[in-house]
Amino acid sequence: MRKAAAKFGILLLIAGATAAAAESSNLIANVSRRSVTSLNGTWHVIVDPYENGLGGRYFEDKKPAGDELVEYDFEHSPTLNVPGDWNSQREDLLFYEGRVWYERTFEHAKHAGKRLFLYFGAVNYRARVYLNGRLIGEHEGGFTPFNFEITAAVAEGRNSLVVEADATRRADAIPASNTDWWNYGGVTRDVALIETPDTFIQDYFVQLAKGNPGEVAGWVQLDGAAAARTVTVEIPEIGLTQTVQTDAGGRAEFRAPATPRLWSPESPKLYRTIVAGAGDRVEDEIGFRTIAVRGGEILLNGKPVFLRGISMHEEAPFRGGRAFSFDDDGTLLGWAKELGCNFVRLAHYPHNENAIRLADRMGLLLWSEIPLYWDMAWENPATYEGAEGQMRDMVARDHNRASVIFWSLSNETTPAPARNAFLKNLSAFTRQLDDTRLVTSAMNKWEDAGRNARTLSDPLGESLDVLGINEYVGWYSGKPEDADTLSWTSPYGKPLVISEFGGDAQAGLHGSITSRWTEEYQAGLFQHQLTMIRNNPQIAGMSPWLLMDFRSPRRPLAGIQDYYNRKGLLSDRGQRKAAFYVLQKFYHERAASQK
Ligand code: GCB
Repeated sequence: MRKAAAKFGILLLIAGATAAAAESSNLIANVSRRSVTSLNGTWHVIVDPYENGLGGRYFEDKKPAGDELVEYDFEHSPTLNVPGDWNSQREDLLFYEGRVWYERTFEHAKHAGKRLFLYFGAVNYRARVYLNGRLIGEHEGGFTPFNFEITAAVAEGRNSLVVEADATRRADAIPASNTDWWNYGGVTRDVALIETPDTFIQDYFVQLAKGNPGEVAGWVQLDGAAAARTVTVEIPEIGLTQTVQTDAGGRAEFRAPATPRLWSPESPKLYRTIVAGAGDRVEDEIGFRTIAVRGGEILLNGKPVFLRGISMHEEAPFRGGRAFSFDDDGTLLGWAKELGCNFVRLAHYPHNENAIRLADRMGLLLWSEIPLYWDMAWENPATYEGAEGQMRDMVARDHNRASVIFWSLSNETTPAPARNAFLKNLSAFTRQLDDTRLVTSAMNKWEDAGRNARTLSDPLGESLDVLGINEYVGWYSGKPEDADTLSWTSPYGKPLVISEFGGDAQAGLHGSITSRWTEEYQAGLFQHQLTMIRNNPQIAGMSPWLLMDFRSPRRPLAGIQDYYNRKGLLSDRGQRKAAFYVLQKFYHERAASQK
C-alpha cells in the first residue's frame, strides 16, 4: 500500500512537513533498464526500540551543535548495508523486530524537463520516507516495490534521505503476528533514483492474447501530460511493430497477429521488446507462452504439463539473511534446476525481481504469492486493502514475465465466512489485474471420503483455477507409509497440486529410517510421498517443502533446529541431504517419460 504524504494530513502534522510533499506515483516498470542512480551502499542507522525517533525528529537529520538539544547524530552512528536486512548484519539485532532509522545523503544535479523518482525494491514492513526533513510518503508491505516522485522536493546539490523502517509484528498486518519464518526487517532490496522525461512510459503489458496464441496483445501506460501521444511496441526478431495513440488517461491498447516461438522450461526463448513514445524508450526481454486448465490438467502452450516443483523461501544460501541479488537467486534456482525441476513455488511472499527475471531466462515456471498466511484479520477493511495493494504491486512488477504462471492468494487459512468472502473478493480482483494467468492458493483443510481418501472441499476452491494442497503425512500426522495408499480428490474438477509435504532432517545426521531428524527418515518420507504421487495420476504437480533450510523463530530444538526449519533438501550451507537425490531421481524419470 502506497500513500503520498500530501494525502495524509495527520502524518504531515507529526512530521512537520509542508504542503510541498510530493504526490505518490504508480509503480514504474522495469526499473533496471531506466536511467537510474543506485542509492545502495552503506547507510547510517539508529536503532529505535522505544519508538523515540518521530518525537525526537530524527527525520530532520540535524547534528548536535551549539546550544540546541539534538540527541542523535547519524554521521557518527553505525552503518548497515543496503540492500540487506538488519537481523543478519549485526549479531545484536538477530531477533530485533522494531524500528530502525536509516540515513544517507546524495548529490543531485537537476535537469530541466526531467522528473525524479525515489524507488525502493522493498522495505520490511512499514516505511516512512523523508527527503530533506520532509515526509515524502509511506508504504506498508515488506515484499513489494514502491516509488515516490521527488521532482519538486529534491534539492540541487546535497540531499538528506531518511527512512524509518518498522518491522513490528501486528495482528492486522500481512503477514500477521505468527509465521513459520523469520521476517527479516530493514531496507531489504535496492534503492535508486529514477530520472524520467516529463511524460514517460510508466508501465506496459506485452503478452500473448488470452485464448489466442496467434496474437500479441496488451497496453502501454504513460505518466505525464500524456493525451494523444504516439507509442510503438516493437519485437524486431519477429518483425512486429504496432503504433497506437494514447487516450486522455495516457493509455493505449494494442493487439497484433504474431507467432513467436513459445517460451517453455525446455526452451526459454525471450524476445527483445521495445516500447517507445512521448520521448521515452524502454527495452525488455519478454517470453510468450500460454497457460490454461482443462478439467484436472494444467496446459502449458496447449499441452498437459506435470509440475516438477520445489518450494523455497527467499533466504540467502551460505551467508544467511534475505536474498536479494542475482548471485543468491542464481544459486537457489540453480539447485532447483539440478533437482530436475520445471517449477518453483516462491513461498510465502513476493521474492525480489531478480529471481523472477532469472527464472525467465533459466526456464522455470513460477508460483508467486502474497503473505496471507494462517490467521489474518479477515474482518478488517484495512487488511483487505493491504492485500489488494500487495497483489496489485506484485502483479504490476512481474506481469511481463513468462515464468510466472500462478498468482497465489494465501497459505493455510481456515475456512470461515469472513475469510471466504475476503479471498473470494481478492481472487476477483486478481483476475481483473491479469486474466492471462491462473489463480491458486495453498490449502490444508479436507474431509475424509472413505478409507485413505481425502477430498479438498474448502469453499475457496470455487474461486481458484488450481487447488494447492499442503499435507504433512508422516511428519505432523500419521506415519510416512500412510501416504502410499492415500488418494486425493476435490468436488471442483480442477487441477490439484501438492503444494507442500516434507519433514525435518539435520544435514549429516544419520540413523534409522524411523528416527526423526535423520536424513534417512526424511528420504523415507519422500519415497512414500512419491509412491502417493505415482498412485494419483490426477495430481497435476508438486512443490515439496522445501529447497533449503531457513530461519524460523518457532524451531528451537537445540542441536538440531537451533531456530532453523530443517525441512530443506539442502542445508543453509548448501549440503545436499539424502532426500535431495530421492526427489532428483523421480524428477529425472518424470522428465524423461514426458518427452
Ligand atoms: C506449512 C507452512 C510452512 C511451514 C511448514 C512447516 O504448512 O505452509 O510455511 O514452514 O508447514 O515446516 O511446518
